[in-house]
Amino acid sequence: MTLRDLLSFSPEVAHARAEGLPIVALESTIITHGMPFPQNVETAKRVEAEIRAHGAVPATIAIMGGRILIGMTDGELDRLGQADHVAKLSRADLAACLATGGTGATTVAATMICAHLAGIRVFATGGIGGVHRGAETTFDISADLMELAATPVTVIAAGAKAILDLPKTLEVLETQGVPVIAFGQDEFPAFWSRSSGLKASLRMDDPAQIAAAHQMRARLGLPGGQLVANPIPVEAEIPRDQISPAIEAALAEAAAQGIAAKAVTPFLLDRILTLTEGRSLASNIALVLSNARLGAAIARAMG
Ligand code: PSU
Ligand code: MN
Repeated sequence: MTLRDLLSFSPEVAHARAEGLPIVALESTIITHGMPFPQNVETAKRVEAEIRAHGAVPATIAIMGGRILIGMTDGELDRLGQADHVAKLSRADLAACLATGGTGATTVAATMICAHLAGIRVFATGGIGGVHRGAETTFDISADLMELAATPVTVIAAGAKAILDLPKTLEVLETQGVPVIAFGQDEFPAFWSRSSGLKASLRMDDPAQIAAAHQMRARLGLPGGQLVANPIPVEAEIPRDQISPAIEAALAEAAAQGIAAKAVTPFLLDRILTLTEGRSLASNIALVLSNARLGAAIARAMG
């Protein structure tokens, strides 16, 4: 089976490729493990619509029936969003899932790999994985960070959640040579909060600068992508002191229950959602929409 046979383009994405239109990739783990049904599917469709409204074509990526879907129909989104026990696929899991004809949702790392195979350079999501708190004993560091160092895709996220150790996350990104570009401010944003108290290594205020930096990296022959950290819109922000109790409680529950490995991030996301009685979900949706708009602008600027 050739790569062509493995990639299954939706009609919309196939048309965009033929016409040379800007395309923005979207991940599917946020649908299966990041938000509850039905908001997950509603949000996935709204995010796609937002990208279209801003002059680009959305390509939601997932694995179904042993093929890499690049762009999904509404029916496929409905099925994935309601399915039970969908596998969460990172770099380590992708080939095995495809080889066995399986179905799975792609994380940031796996979505970057698939986007690159499909020639897509821009990918918008909510938050990336990072270095977990206590990593000095657990060694739990998301494969997303190493993927950013290896695969030439520009990823737009609202920073990383404070369930993670943000200073260590930034240190690993720096060590791995990943440009961390805060958009429109100096600080690295912390997902629900615009502020983290930490400075990003780079700041840009114009999507065209971000596109130019991506292209320059390719010209230099440097592998890897860029992380664009787009602060949550002011009106959707949850101040740090209000979200912190939910984060601390979720972390304590995870430790008490011995949650480990791939289960950690989904467990924490689910608990925080419940503990904030849905307030975190409304903010999460607002920031993904905002990242989709910025992703469309960067994809348009790539030309
Ligand atoms: N962080 C979020 N929302 C998410 C995820 C992370 O705020 O949905 C998902 C993404 O798919 C990310 C993955 O790539 O979790 C990271 O998982 P892990 O920490 O196991 O690498
Ligand atoms: Mn992990």
